[in-house]
Amino acid sequence: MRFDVITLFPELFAPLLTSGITRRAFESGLVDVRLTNPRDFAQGTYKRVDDRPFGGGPGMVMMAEPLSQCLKKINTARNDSVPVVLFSPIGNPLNHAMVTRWADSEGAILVCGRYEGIDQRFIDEHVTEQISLGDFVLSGGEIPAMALLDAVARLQPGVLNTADSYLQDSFNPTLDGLLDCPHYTRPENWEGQGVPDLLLSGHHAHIERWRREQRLAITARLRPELITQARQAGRLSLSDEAFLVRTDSPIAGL
Ligand code: 9D3
Repeated sequence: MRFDVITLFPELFAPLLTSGITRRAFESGLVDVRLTNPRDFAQGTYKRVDDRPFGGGPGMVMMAEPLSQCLKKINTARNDSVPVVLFSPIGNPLNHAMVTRWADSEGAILVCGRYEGIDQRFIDEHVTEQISLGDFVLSGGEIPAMALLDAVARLQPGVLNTADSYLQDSFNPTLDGLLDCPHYTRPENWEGQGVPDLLLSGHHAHIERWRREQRLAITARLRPELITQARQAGRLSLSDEAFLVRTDSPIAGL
């Protein structure tokens, strides 16, 4: 798949594309990321890409023309037609269902806004979908675009070292949509804190049951609506339900 990113700050993407477990997905071209800077398509001595808002008010607005020149260049380079996604505070909050759809797609053109926003006429003419990272204010769409690319890359076959560990992710609706259980590693005693005995017992079935119960208890306490959703989707077993009615269950680490 190929993602074309339109951004005034292409250098921000270098660490994403060259670090960590997802690096191979990007470097092999399995997730082919191409960066295009609207500045390269701006006119005049000052290569302006932003201007003051009609009607007045604070801040600057990204001009439509350099962005549409980027699209024109990208669309002649790609021989397919893909959605144009704008990262914007008014977009739909990114979630796992959206990530799995993009992970299965031919890619997209990702537009990263800066300043107060983008000329609405560009959005009306070209943008097919708007995505937000959540209800807090960032300086631009680059970090949300990188969040989507990272989430998509780690779902590609062969990217995670444990072949199917993504199947265990919380929010994976094909599994059970429960939060994760606590994790421990060496040393066995760290600053006077031990590790739950069961994890050292070697009883695999007991360990799996303990982890399931931790997940149920943590989810019930922190995200009770996810328990309701799991129940309505038939993802809770009779023994899960029996565990949930026991109110005295301890939760490791909480
Ligand atoms: C009250 C006016 N502000 C809206 C919250 C103006 C504004 C501030 C910051 C408009 C854009 C931005 C830059 N942010 C993004 O481009 C952005 C974003 C975000 O700020 N939060 C969560 N997700 C996203 S996706 C793109």
